[in-house]
Amino acid sequence: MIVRTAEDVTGLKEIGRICAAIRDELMQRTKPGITTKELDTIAGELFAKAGAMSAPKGEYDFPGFTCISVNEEVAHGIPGDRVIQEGDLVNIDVSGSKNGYFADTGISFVVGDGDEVLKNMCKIAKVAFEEGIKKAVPGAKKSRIGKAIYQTARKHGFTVIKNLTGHGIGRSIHEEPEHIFNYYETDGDELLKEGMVIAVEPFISTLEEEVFEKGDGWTYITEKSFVAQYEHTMIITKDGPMIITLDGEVQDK
Ligand code: M1C
Ligand code: CO
Ligand code: CO
Repeated sequence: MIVRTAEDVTGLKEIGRICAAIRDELMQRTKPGITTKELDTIAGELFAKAGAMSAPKGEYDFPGFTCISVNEEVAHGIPGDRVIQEGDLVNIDVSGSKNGYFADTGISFVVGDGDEVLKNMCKIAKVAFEEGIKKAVPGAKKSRIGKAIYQTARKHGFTVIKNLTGHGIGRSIHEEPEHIFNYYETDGDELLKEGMVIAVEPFISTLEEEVFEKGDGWTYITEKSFVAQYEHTMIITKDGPMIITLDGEVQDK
């Protein structure tokens, strides 16, 4: 969507804050011994308490309130009886809607003591995101975001998943502009506009550059790589992107 009114900004910020709070709560509760289903149940309760709706469930009939992906799972992991272990690489992706506005945010992290390469990869996903969104200014080509993300990944010895992308968002979970790539891709390139709402989500990989669907209709996996995602929803402004899915404290500053 393109933000046009103060109500648009307020509506987006409200659902942004809700999704951010659920993401942070789930991340904190991710400890060895808990199942992904238990984490997802907490998310369901928090969505209800906030008067908001899970986007995966509401828009796609996904079997969960959130997507929780562990180790070989990269994205759209279905919450279930998988028990979190020390050292697991976990991705929590929270997206939802309230009053017709949508937000989407995700983070990958290593549980407790774990592999240094994986921990570093999670950090680089955030750095790549930050480098990417520096290019998200009105009038810039959409492809500049992916170019910066890819360059950052390569500089640190990683690559990206090329068949998973960011997207426009706002009045639905996935809308125009389609495909904000995580590498330099000029196919379908377009200019970013003031007020445009986008979700940028780099997927940084140790090796492979493509995911495939596991066979359950949802989960994307790799064969022999680990992948870290980092995602926020933002409004493009003349002064740079305004991220609406940071935690409450940071956002209020
Ligand atoms: C690129 C894998 C996909 N929040 C999810 C997303 C998509 N990630 O937009 O970040 C969508 C969840 C809907 C099932
Ligand atoms: Co997204
Ligand atoms: Co997401």
